[in-house]
Amino acid sequence: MAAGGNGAAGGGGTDTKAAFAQIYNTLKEELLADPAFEFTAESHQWIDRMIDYTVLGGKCNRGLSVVDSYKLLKGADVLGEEEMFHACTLGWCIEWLQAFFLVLDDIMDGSHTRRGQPCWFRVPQVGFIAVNDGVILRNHICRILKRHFKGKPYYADLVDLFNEVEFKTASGQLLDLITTHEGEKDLTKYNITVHRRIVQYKTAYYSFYLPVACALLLSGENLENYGTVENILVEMGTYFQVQDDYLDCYGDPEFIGKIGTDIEDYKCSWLVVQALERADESQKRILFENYGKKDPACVAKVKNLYIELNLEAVFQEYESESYKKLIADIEAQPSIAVQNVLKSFLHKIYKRQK
Ligand code: GPP
Ligand code: MG
Ligand code: MG
Repeated sequence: MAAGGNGAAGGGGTDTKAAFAQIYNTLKEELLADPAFEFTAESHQWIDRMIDYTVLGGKCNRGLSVVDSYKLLKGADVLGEEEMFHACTLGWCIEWLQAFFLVLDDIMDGSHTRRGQPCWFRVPQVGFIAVNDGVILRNHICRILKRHFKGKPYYADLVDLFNEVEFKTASGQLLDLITTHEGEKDLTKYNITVHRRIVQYKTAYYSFYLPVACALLLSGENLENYGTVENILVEMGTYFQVQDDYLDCYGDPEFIGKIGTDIEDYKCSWLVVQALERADESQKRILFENYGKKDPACVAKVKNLYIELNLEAVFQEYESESYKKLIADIEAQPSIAVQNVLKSFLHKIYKRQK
């Protein structure tokens, strides 16, 4: 994956999922009756279809994590109706943010499918209108926050949180894009520092930190007191993306639902970084000659080299070391409720196969 399009840590029992799905309808209806705009029949229909197409169809793991985390922070299995509505609404704001990112990312990456259907911009009659739809999706988040949270003591922090996370993600996207720039392909630029910087910004903040930060704000907490929690979640998001890079090459396409293209796309994947660290001169030559080429024979040569370098074992070692380090950091947290939130996240992704 590449991170973005796919599921991050998730959860949510059947009841939570049903309530969460129900609240989507309410939010959509409200947006389609927004008094700030006089909808024509055509624009109403366009937005209705566009939201269904771009926001739905994923696993909603990020959104559901707001509800799960909030429950754990409160130590409650069941939430009151209003609390549930607010937690689900923030969850949907993250799903809207994800839709906005993916609509634009698919244009930038020239992708063809997303969540098992053509990318929104590939739909006949959409094309570059998708750029404006991305802007509208992004504005929907502000409209939802204003309608349901204005007047809450944490409203300003909430708006600031979404802005900060969006900025970080767009900055990570920039790093991701300029690294694979045609004409500037240079494997000697790839190392673990470059990889970490890309995935931390592109994936970890919005997929891992944002759901928990939303739950903390709902609980009346001040995010300034949660710097180490942020660090742990960014670490977990980095580990999640390393798994993703691994699955891009070693996952079963039937099972993970997509065919990996990191080698062809010249991605700064964790695997190529590990290969570069371990390769001798002749193996490096194989990488330099074959990485980033569409030709399946070139891709096969890179994959053979990964086998020769035993990268599967390198990954397994990384996975268990990351887990141990994360558990130790989590257990150093003073609050048991916060420990539970973080452990629940970690256990949802540890040794995941998709
Ligand atoms: C997806 O990464 C990218 C994002 C979620 C961030 C996009 C940010 C913007 C400001 C548009 P990817 O391209 O590696 O993932 P996928 O394989 O799912 O397309
Ligand atoms: Mg992409
Ligand atoms: Mg991308």
